[in-house]
Amino acid sequence: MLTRIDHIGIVCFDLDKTVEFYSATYGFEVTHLESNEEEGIREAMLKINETPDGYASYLQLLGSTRDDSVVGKWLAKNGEGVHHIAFGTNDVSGETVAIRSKGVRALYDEPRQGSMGSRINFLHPKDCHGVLTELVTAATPDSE
Ligand code: MC0
Repeated sequence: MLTRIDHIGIVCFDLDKTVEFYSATYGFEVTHLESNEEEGIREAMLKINETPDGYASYLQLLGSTRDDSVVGKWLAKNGEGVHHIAFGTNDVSGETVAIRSKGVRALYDEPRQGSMGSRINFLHPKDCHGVLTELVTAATPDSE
């Protein structure tokens, strides 16, 4: 079962300036910073609210650390803005199998490491009406 919006991924040219915008304009606070070399990203997680399933929803601001990363290529082609939406589940593997059986392509055979120790998979945007969709099992309830 998918139980929350885990995060909305927003790519940006300048991570620090974008964090400053979201903090100064809306008052959201950064609760986690991380670099992911495999993905070629730096990211800041800003917690929006805790969710009834015991976890939380975030904005995920993503900057690129190299031009050939997914985010780097996206920025070059589309500029900054909303990149993906992520749904939270207790069972990313089971959800991936169930959704795949409905004819939606999952990008990875097995879940990979995501932010804050989560396990993740992605669904192809062409199978999801133009929305790159991520499935997330968080490491611990409301982890920061
Ligand atoms: C590509 N397309 C998208 C899209 N990315 N549509 C909506 N939203 C997106 N984000 C569309 C393009 O417009 C294009 O459509 C078609 O898909 C193929 O795109 P492409 O530019 O040729 O790119 P590909 O095929 O090389 O890669 C697309 C793909 C890739 C979805 C497979 O972005 C990918 O592997 N994404 C998963 C990993 C990821 O997003 N990592 C960054 C966040 P047309 O009509 O022009 O053919 S990592 C993260 O967020 C983690 C760490 C976390 O949350 O914990």
